[in-house]
Amino acid sequence: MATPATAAKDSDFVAQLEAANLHPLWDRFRKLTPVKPQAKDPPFLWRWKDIERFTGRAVSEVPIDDVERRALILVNPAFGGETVTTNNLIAAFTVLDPGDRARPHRHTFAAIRFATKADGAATIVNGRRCEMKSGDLILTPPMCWHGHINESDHRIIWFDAANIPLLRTLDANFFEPGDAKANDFWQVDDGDEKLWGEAGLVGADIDHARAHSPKYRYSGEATRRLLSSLPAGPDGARTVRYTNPATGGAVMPALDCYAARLPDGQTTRPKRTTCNMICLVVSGQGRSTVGEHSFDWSQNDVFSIPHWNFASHQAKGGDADLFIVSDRSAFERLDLLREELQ
Ligand code: 1HN
Repeated sequence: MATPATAAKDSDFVAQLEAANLHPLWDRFRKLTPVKPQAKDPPFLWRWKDIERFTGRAVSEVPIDDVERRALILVNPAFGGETVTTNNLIAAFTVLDPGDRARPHRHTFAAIRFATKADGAATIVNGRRCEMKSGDLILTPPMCWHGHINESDHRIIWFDAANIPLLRTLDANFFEPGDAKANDFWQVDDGDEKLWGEAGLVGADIDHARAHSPKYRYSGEATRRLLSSLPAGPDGARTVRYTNPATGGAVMPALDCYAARLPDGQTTRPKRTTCNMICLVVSGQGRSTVGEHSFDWSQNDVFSIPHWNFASHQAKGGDADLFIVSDRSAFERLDLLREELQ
């Protein structure tokens, strides 16, 4: 019979294993397989008034022709200086002055824009001009060419989100610059976007991209109209999912978008999910409790709901609308999505 190993003997054995590039599972089992997810980041609120004061300086100090994109990224300090908003996702605000053009490029990460103050701007996606009216969502799916232009007489700001941190973890980033001087890139109309504008109607003989939504622009007006007509869901909010009209599923395989209308004065039932969410306050004001943190928010503030934190929301002084971007579809595809309502 072997005598039980003493702690000292065991640690000597572990040291020898480590020196031989072997690790024992027994002394690190809990670390490798925690009993539940534990987000690195506490929830965080970025107030619009703290961001807005930098937008003017970004425009005057950073010429658009010198940079790929003029975006101010929202960072949670819990990631130790990494450019991350919450696990797998980043959010930002982009500023364009009249005449500014953000040159064409494409990449494997998925991105979206949500028009906060962008009337008069347009994003060209794969040869289709997508106008950016208040509350519009524009998709720039993986490897679709896109560029942005401000043809208005005023400064434009929109909200961006992308799954760059996820693609960095997977080391799956590819990037291709377009031709900054190619005038024909910008001289397009809405093109094939017309094929996807009518809910429930799809061209029988139209071939379309399988991996992501063939529709790139989702109108804010239509979203607000649907939010007003919907009944409340089990959590008490009215929620719209932006979907791929060809499949009924998420707009992109690893970026999944929602709009929610929170009823005045009512607290939604706490919900938690294995996916990560970033919420932009589109209109109204209120308060959210995420895990052990609570914060008051108003228009254009942004807050994160890191995975597996219960979150509940309350609109105050009227209904409030949130735009929510998440990595939910990635978790769905990996069969890792778990959701609980309290
Ligand atoms: C990005 O790629 C774009 O492609 C815009 O238009 C804003 C903000 C952060 C990270 C990537 C774009 C972005 C971004």
